[in-house]
Amino acid sequence: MAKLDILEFPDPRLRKIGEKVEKIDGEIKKLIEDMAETMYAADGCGLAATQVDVQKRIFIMDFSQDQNELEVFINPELTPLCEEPSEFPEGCLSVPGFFENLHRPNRVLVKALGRDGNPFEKEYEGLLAVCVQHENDHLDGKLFVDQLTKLKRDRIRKKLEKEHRLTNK
Ligand code: GNR
Ligand code: NI
Repeated sequence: MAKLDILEFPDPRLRKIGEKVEKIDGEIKKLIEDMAETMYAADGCGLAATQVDVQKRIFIMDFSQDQNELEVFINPELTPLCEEPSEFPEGCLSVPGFFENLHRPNRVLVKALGRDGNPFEKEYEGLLAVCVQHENDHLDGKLFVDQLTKLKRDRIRKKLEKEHRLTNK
């Protein structure tokens, strides 16, 4: 396994659109292992392939205490089930140190392929529903900061750009 580098806003590679996975081969399985190691090392509860510079429609999540309930989503399709908005402070490993409240549907149905390639359907609610939507947005090149005011987004961008200069990222 290998820990991968996580791209950070405003890196333009975070804007690339993921391509559908045609075949779950050894390369995809290795990518999923590496993404899991990367997510756990960063203490995140989700990670999209886009964040590690791979343009494929794959994301993973793990909301367990012990980091032992990995969920894998390949070629996911989301259907919002409940238009009543829910509010959770949202963060992103690609926008480290910033948390903001967004409005998103509180319940969502996900259809995807699991790591074995078998299709499944599952409903998510609350913070998990937020996370699924957050990860799926990454596959379309979208970030949570896109939903903030330009003023807030520019402030975050400037702070991160300064940090990147200091750390040579
Ligand atoms: O680790 C993460 N936590 C989180 C908290 C609230 C809403 C969304 C998230 S996803 C984030 C990891 C990440 O950046 N995934 O893309
Ligand atoms: Ni994110």
